[in-house]
Amino acid sequence: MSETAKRPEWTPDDAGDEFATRVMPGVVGGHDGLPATKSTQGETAVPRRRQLSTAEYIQGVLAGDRATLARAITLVESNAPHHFTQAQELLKQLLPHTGRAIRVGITGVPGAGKSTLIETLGILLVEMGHHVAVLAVDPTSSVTKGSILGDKTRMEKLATQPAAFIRPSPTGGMLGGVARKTRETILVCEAAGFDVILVETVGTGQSEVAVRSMVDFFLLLLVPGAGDELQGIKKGVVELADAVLINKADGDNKLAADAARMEYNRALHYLTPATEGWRTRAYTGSAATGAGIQALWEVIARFREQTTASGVLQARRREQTRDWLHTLIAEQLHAYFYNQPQVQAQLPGIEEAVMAGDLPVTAAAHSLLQLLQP
Ligand SMILES: Nc1nc2c(ncn2[C@@H]2O[C@H](COP(=O)(O)OP(=O)(O)OP(=O)(O)O)[C@@H](O)[C@H]2O)c(=O)[nH]1
Ligand SMILES: [Mg+2]
Repeated sequence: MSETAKRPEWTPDDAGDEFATRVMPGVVGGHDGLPATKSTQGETAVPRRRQLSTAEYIQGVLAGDRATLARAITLVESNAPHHFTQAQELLKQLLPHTGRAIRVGITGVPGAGKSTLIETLGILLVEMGHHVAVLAVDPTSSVTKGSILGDKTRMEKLATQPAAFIRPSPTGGMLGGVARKTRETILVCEAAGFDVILVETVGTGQSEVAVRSMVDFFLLLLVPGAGDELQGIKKGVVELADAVLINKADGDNKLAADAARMEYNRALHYLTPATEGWRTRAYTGSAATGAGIQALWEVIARFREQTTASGVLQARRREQTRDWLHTLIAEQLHAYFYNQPQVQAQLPGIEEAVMAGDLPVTAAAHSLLQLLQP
């Protein structure tokens, strides 16, 4: 970091202190404030500003070059229309190299220990020889607040592992957009050779559903004694889970955690399992001490083995892909409709008419949709 803060280029040369804006230098190495990893020597191999060709992106990603991987993800995440074609071409060419990872979603109320678990589990997996990519779906986060800041410290050790890659949630925008980007980022990470993908999401209700629809295995993290069991968390979320981990089962919490585990196992007995042929169970563990985390991984590995043998895993992925197609079509139709000049011109009047009770709503919607016909 040789440069210091400088003035933006639009500042007049003779300006005094009336222009307060300063451009801060970028951070070398890790992104979003995370520490640089050992393998960032590669960073210098790719000049920062030069645009990469699609072939260069593909070559770099397939070779597992982290700098290129990070840039490829940025390209895929971009909302800029001029990035769209190249990003989609890149994805298309990477597609044959995807699908080999186990995709694990992790949810739980804020503070349940998701990031701590990812750190502990991630280190364990790296030690076992796995390559671990950590992604996040957090529609509310911005660079300055929320879990990203916390994760800097919580995943400190994992972030320095050459075999791990941590990518914070794409910022800004609605859940749909964030989820789309994360799906595509999963594919890019798989093409880069990561064989375990961990996706953390905050327990906001909707984001769990979005993450469930992009992973193979979904883990719900709970803490003991946080109100009457089953009450703090919606039953609907429990029904999405392939395993429930009662975290923080350490110190004085051990007994409460065991009680919670038994209570959840009783409740789970009556719920329809999230995955056909798999029984969702509750376990206890401690992300802080590491107790039970190896056992948790064994559950995930067993899940993968069983669902692969039965074909349930492949069927789920096929369905997820088809559902994703329909979600994108619905989103794009929606945007297309509201962007039509005629729709924009007529909508206020029609809204007024339905609110005044002059026009039936069904007829109003029908006549607006007629505007799409050539
Ligand atoms: N005693 C104990 N504390 C834990 C354990 N796991 C996490 N914690 C602590 O709980 C707090 C929250 O942990 P995080 O890992 O940041 O939780 P999170 O679910 O990622 O939180 P958000 O990202 O804010 O939703 C931290 O202070 C951790 O040190 C555990 O197993 N035992
Ligand atoms: Mg977190």
